[in-house]
Amino acid sequence: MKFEVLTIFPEVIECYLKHGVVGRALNKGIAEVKVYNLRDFTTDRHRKVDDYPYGGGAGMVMQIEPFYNALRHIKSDGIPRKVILLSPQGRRFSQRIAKEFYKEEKTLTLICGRYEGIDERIKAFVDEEISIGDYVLSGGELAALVIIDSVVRLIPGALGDELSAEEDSFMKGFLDYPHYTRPEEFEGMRVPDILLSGDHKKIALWRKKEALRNTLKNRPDLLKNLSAEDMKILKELCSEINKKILEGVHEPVNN
Ligand code: 4FV
Repeated sequence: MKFEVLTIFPEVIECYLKHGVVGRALNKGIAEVKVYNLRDFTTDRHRKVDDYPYGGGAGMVMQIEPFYNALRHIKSDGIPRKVILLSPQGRRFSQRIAKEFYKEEKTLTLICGRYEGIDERIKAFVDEEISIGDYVLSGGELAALVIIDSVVRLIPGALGDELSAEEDSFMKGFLDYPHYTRPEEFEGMRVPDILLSGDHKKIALWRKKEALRNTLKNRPDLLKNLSAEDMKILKELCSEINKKILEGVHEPVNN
């Protein structure tokens, strides 16, 4: 899987690519990230990439030419790619879209804005606009890294054992179950006995139940098209919670 990043801060991207899962995947050669410094595609001796906004107003706007020159250079190899502009106006990114990008196996060319944004005419050269969330960042670099990280995790061999990508939150459509490791007891808080039982069938059932409990509590909106087995577990969970509520030992689920 190949990624290309257009940015005026290449070091911000390169720094992150040296570490963790993404760093290992790049070393293994199962993913590749090419970072382009936009200033290398300017034509003036000050390597200017921004200018005052037409119509006035605060801040600066990024000029179209450096992006146009960079994309023309990059696209000259004729490889099929998807050009993505990171911006708050884009389609809201999610695990489903990460899977979509992975399955498409197209090179992802990620355009990172800075300042107030990029001249609107950039959209004539963009296939898709993506937002990582309803907040305003100082640049698109963090959003580009979010996409690279979440897509690289889906590449077979990127994560230690195969299973874990499938195990990730949202991969199954709901939140993750609680994780514990040594020590067995900390500040009076004990690891649930079931996890020390060695009974993997019971442990799997407990994990599914706790994942549904977390989802019911924090993201009930995700509890749709559940399997019959999951629905059965969720029903048991709800009756348990209601029973506790009626006994006054459980605060109502605030949904
Ligand atoms: C953003 C987001 C984001 C807007 C102006 C960069 C900033 C500045 N990108 N999801 N939210 N971008 O806030 O993707 O140029």
